[in-house]
Amino acid sequence: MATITSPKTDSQLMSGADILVKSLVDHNVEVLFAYPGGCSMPMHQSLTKYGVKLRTILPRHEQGGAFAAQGYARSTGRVGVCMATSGPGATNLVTAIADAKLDSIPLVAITGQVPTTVIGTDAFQETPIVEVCRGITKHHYLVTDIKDLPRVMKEAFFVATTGRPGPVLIDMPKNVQMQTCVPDWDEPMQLPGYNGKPRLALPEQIKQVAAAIKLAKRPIIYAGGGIISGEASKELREFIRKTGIPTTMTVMGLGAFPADDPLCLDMLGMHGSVYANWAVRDCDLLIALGVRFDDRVTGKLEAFAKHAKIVHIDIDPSELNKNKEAHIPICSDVKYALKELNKIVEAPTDIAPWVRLCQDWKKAHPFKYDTTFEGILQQHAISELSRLTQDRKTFITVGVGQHQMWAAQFYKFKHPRTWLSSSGLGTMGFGLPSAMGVQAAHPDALVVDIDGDGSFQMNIQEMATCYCEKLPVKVLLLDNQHLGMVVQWEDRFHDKNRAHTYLGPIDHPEYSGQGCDRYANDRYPDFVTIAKGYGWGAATICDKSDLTAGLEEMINSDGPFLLNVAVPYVEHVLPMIPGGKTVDDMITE
Ligand SMILES: Cc1ncc(C[n+]2csc(CCOP(=O)(O)OP(=O)(O)O)c2C)c(N)n1
Ligand SMILES: [Mg+2]
Repeated sequence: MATITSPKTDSQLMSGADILVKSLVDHNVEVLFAYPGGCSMPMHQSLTKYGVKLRTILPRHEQGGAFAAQGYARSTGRVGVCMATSGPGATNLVTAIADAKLDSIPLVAITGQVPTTVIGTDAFQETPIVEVCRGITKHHYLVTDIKDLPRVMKEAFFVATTGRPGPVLIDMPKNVQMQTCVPDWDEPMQLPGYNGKPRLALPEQIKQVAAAIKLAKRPIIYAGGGIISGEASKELREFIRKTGIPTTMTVMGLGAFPADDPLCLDMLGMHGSVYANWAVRDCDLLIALGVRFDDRVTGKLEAFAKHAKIVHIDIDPSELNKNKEAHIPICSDVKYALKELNKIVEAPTDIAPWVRLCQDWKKAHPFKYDTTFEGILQQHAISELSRLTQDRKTFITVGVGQHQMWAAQFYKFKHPRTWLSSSGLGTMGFGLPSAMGVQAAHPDALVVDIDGDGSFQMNIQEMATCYCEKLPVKVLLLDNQHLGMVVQWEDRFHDKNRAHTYLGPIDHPEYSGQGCDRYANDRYPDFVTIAKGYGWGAATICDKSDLTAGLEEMINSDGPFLLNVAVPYVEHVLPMIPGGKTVDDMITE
């Protein structure tokens, strides 16, 4: 690999492209995912000069690159970086940028742009990407003066990582990449109105929360993604140990508190556990930590935690009282608030009967599936993967759909940042590329994408990246031949009318809902042949008796491996609280 050939000293003239790439190196970026084109070529040329320090991975689609950057960011807590050319390259990043915004993921997305001299003329491959992304970035730049670049890079990393993390876009016109100047690396940041310093809970507020806890008879902790991004899992665990309060997590929060702890009530919300949702229904104190009262959690807002006093701690003031009014709203870094609380908090006086009630509910209404089913059920495959991988460093990514919710229900997460799910945006196609990014960040870990056949095909081309870049990702493909989650809604709310939810040829009976069996008769496409074409190891299993051996073969394979599991399409994710409804409308059968 080439070593750094330029610049040698800071007083040298540097091109815009070199300044940008050197800034990445100076911000300790180890890997970026970049797909070249006319308007980003100068930056790619610069990247080759820094090959030793900064690995550039070529995805096979810019969306794959941006989700891989997210996988890197979500699993490490550091900034993920992706790059694309102007026009179609840039617009291919849009979904992943929106995704990062909704899940508060620190991402720096760099796009090439047409030269400043032709911006606004509908030049070849021109899109106003800053305008397109205005509402889905935390901040964005169109760099028109090379002298601004060192400052812009500094600001981008600062904004992406401080406060509530999020995506920052830097649009780089080609002529700015090619211009030269002597960069002023010390140019101070200019971010009026944003100092990046997290607000901190006041001592009075901490006392108020401790007092509310002391008085509570039926308290519940509702913990979310803020615990993960705020690196507050340790403090949360101490808080729970000190107070003995049962705890439920959002999809984004899984891993914040270990699933095998007796006080863990698992996930709440639309497909959350019966016991978590009942506990929120009946609690008298809801301690909401790093959450945003998302509609998939609350259902009908007025009915959510309606008997409870609500404490809401979040770093983003705009989340407080946004969806649900809190009695004690606290704008604070959640790690700090928990640390301060842990200094003074005492266990509530008499919550033993409440804790027992929650635990009895948990025993009586666990997540369940038909263990006598003759084939392999999705839930069974995930439980078995969970069992086989509990003692090794494992990361799980998912697509979006039934398989995602079953993974959230049946995989037992113990550590933060080991579960990666496109949660707020719910983007199909997230699983494979994000796994790729995780593997790039953690070469020795086992990284498994639990995917659906629909979602997997949205970024299937990244199999090539995994193979060519030596990223031995595993895919557990729960192949039900359908857009299962939509099928479930058709079954429940549309009289089983199939409306474009079968993934096989249109002359198959399943296309119109006439399939007679629990399984689709034919299987399409042939995922094993596809995988082999990409250089992957692959196998299909249908029989229950082959499940454990199949999973072991996947886990133990040295290279990337796809395990295609034939599963039925008539299985429903339960429990389910239909959108906008209340816990009393929960469907359990
Ligand atoms: C990009 C995108 N398009 C459409 C949807 C709507 N949608 C949500 S789940 C789902 C079905 C997913 O099917 P699959 O990946 O096979 O998972 P399954 O539900 O079958 O487990 C669809 C179409 C989405 N979430 N994302
Ligand atoms: Mg499917």
